[in-house]
Amino acid sequence: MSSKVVQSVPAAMAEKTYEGLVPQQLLDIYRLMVLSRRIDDREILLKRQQKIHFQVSCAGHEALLVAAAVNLRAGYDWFFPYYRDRALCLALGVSPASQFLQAVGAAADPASGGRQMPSHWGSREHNIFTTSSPTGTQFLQAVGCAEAGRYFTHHPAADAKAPGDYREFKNVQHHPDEVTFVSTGDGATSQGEFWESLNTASLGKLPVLYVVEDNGYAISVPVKYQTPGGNISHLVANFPNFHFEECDGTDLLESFAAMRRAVQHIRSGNGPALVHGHVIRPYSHSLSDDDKLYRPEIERKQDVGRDPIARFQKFLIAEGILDPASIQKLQHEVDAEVHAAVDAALIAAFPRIDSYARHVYSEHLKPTAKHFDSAPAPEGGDRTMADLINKCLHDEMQRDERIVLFGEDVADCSQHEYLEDKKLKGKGGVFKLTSGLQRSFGPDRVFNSPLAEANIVGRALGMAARGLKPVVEIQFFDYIWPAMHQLRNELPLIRWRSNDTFSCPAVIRVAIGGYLNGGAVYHSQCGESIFTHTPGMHVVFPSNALDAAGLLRTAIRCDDPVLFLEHKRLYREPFGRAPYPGPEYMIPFGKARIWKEGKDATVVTYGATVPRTLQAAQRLEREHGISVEVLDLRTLNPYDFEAIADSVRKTNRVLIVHEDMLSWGYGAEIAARIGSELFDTLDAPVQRLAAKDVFVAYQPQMEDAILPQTADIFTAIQKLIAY
Ligand SMILES: Cc1ncc(C[n+]2csc(CCOP(=O)(O)OP(=O)(O)O)c2C)c(N)n1
Ligand SMILES: [Mg+2]
Repeated sequence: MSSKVVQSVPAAMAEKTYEGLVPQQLLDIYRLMVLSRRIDDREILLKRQQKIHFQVSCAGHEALLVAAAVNLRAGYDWFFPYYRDRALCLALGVSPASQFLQAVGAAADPASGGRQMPSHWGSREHNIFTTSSPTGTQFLQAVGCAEAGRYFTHHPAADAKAPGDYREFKNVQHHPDEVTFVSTGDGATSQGEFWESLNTASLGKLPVLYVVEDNGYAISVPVKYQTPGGNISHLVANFPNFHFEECDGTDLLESFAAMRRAVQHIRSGNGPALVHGHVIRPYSHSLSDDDKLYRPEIERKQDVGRDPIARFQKFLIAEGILDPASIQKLQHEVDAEVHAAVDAALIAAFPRIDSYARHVYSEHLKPTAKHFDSAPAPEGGDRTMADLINKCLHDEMQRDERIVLFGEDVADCSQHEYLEDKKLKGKGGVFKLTSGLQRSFGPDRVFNSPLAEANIVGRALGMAARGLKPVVEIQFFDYIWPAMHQLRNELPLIRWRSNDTFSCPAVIRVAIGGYLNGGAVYHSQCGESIFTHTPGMHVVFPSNALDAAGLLRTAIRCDDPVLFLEHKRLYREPFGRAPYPGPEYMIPFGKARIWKEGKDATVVTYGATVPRTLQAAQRLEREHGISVEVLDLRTLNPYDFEAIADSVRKTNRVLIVHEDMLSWGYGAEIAARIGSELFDTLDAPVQRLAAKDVFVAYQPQMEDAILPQTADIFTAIQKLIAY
């Protein structure tokens, strides 16, 4: 808690305690609550004067939040706050000055450098993780953060820095009795991720403190229309290992006592806790909302009587701790502090406009660098892509104790004792890619997640924020969508939105693609362009065993999130097998592979259409003497435009082939760029060949018609040459 003391208590009073708090502490708390409200009031004024551009208040939530903060430790515990949590952040030490810097969008805003709205918290110093606007994404991240703390406690050697990979840039701190705080409104408890997180926190007895700030409304929707029975405490009550508290969150001492019991439960290692505080929302949802439109006057008037600051002030006066003169003095001091903070913010420099381009990816460790280029040291006979991915995971886990691996069915056996008894062989993934890893590295490094994809990605994000390297698996690309919120709005954005304060370089391995004959709609999808359209995440799509091994190692060692797409059909294909390349083999991102040189036409492709293109090209050469250059992009973000340009300048004709659907697909971007930058070199329009604009059908002949086949590629090249 901020130690600023402005009032002093009469000596006679100093002895008495209230829930263990001495009068001086109560005064400090009161001051923080008043300060928080004053900042809100001042921001509202600034918004009306158009000096700031958004305002959301903490008003009515102050008592509950300061009560939480005084039971926790800034820079020791971890915090995943909600946008209402000004009073919490103030009490943890986030200065009013920094809050106004964010409100004006100043370069010196320590939370985001002018990139995020006010009340979107973030402070490395205080362990306050970067906050976003989506309601509900914070829960699973907090769970992952708590798991990481526990992991480091159990693996004390894992926190060491190591030069040359992402660990060089991660200062790991952890404490055996640390708590991860996560807060929410009543409305956001309706999000599925809230419940997914309760499952995992409960199952793992994780040290997470949930605080539900129940102000009775989610914008205009009353809680009884949102939560069955209108009370979240009743619904969560049966989760095992939890400690539950329900309190009047406008009553400081009641809230403080509830928080203290909850934190005690967690620090003693008994599991998570949830504190449900009933608060009020006197200032509407935000400045863009007017609650008179949907709340009757009588209800709003009732809230006025429950104002936490007025209540606490009345209590302190009754106890003789405050008197009208000291209240006035305190308010003047608070006003002066706010004034000075506003004055400084209003003259603060804005970010350089072109700085928007910074910190999308790591600027210290680029996976495109020479550092990630090493020669293979081949050993033994040819191995499949599945073998070499498994081997790469094994080698990297051996090398780096921070790597944890989880996903659906990835463990050898959830009941580890059966493995130890050697009674069972183990599962190790539905495609067996992670086979044997739990046996080698134990159940706290390789484990099954619940059947919930957001759970996998959200937790991975929270772990990566703490310096772990989660390498997680999404069983089928077709089922990646429940994790979409984390994959679009969170994981790739962490570094940028926090202005390089936080980063989450997790690796998401995904089994993708069709050509399975029977895979049908929900086991055959591609869709990579949806992710290449999201800045902040690298997308890799290898076509063969050697590339998969080299690129996966780069993905694991680099300091950015990577979506690693593994084509199911290529896992055990005779095409592209290779000997084990050794434990240091790496391929930099953004370097295409030329499978076949040629002079008449270029085909740009990747993934499972690589072997099909090669077959077509070889036949064209054999039967028609046409010389086709085949380029395999290997990584889709970044991608090697230089290699494309070099080839197109030589052949003057280009076809882009991919398995994913044609319209708005990955090839559209490449084609557009070739058209715009290489127009003068072209002897024919840029051509694209891809799947039809439908999902993949079950019946094999229909599947064949939908996906691009070797014969289609053959014909498309012939046409291109004939133009
Ligand atoms: C995923 C998502 N959906 C919708 C919104 C828009 N939105 C912002 S706040 C809010 C209501 C939140 O209510 P509650 O959780 O009760 O928090 P409160 O604002 O009342 O403190 C909504 C719908 C959002 N930010 N994120
Ligand atoms: Mg609410």
